[in-house]
Amino acid sequence: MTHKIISLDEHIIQSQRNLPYATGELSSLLRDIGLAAKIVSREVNKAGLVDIAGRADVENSSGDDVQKLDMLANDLLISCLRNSGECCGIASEEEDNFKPIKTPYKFAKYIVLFDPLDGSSNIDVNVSIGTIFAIYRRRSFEGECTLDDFLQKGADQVAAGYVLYGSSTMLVYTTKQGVNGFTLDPSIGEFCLSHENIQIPKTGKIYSVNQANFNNYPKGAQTYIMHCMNSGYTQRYIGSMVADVHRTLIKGGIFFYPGTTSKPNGKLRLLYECNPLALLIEEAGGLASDGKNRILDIPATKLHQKTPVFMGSPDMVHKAETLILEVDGV
Ligand code: AHM
Ligand code: MG
Repeated sequence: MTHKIISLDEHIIQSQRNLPYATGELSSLLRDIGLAAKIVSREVNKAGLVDIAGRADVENSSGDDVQKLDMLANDLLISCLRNSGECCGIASEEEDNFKPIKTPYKFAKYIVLFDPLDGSSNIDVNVSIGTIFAIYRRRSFEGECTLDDFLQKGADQVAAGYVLYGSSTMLVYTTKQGVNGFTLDPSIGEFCLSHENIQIPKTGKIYSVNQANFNNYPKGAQTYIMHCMNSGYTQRYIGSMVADVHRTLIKGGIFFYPGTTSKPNGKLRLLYECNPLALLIEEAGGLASDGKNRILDIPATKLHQKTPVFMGSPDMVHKAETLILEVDGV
């Protein structure tokens, strides 16, 4: 028996038909991100062959400038989005100047935020890494987009997703009509629907945290880690948020990165990392919290804002919140 193969592009177009008044602009933007993901995937897969995974300021053996893989991914995504015609502004975790990039299409409806290649410590060692993206409708009505268009709360995202460059390359996205996952078939160069309507298990047995920071976590997070250890759970931590969250989405469990003594808001970025992944987790039936509040309701005040995060199976996140409230108070 043969199954009908549904490509990412086909799926995006089909989903668009379910949205009243859809004009096709969001679909086109998502397809452009899918294209950029294929190019980044190709570059990630050959990173060990050509020496592009090294330092950004060295030359390779042929004397060409060597571009670091995360910068290459950043440039590729910016160029695909700039040319797409569907977005007026872009913000990237890799751009340090705290200013969004404006595209020539200043009347376009959408803005995109992304982390081009997350899991920087894993890039050079052939361990899974990922791209994370969030799409919002701009809220200014005229002229060029402004910083304010980017500082929306996560609940206002119209679409979000990630690409995981792992043992295979997967793209998982939501337009708030459920979560679907696509695996790249390299032989035909297409993302094919492989994980339809992903639902996160209500509970799980895996907790994912950098336990080496234990002594620097607040008492509430420490208490939750003790609870996980005493419950016979397994600990898994890749150190690539996309890979850790992907496993959590599929198998159930909890991923968390609490604040630490020296970094009370933790390490992970609200706009590029936590909000898009929180939307996917919630759309799949999970929860995402900073320990006390819903991630998607946190007001955004700056582009590179950080937040503690606890996301995953609803029962586990709920338990973490309960213990944090008991131990740390409000
Ligand atoms: P990056 O944006 O520099 O790649 O950092 C984000 C990554 C996440 O993917 C991962 O969850 C976390 O940093 C790991 O941090 P740590 O090594 O402190 O556990
Ligand atoms: Mg990152």
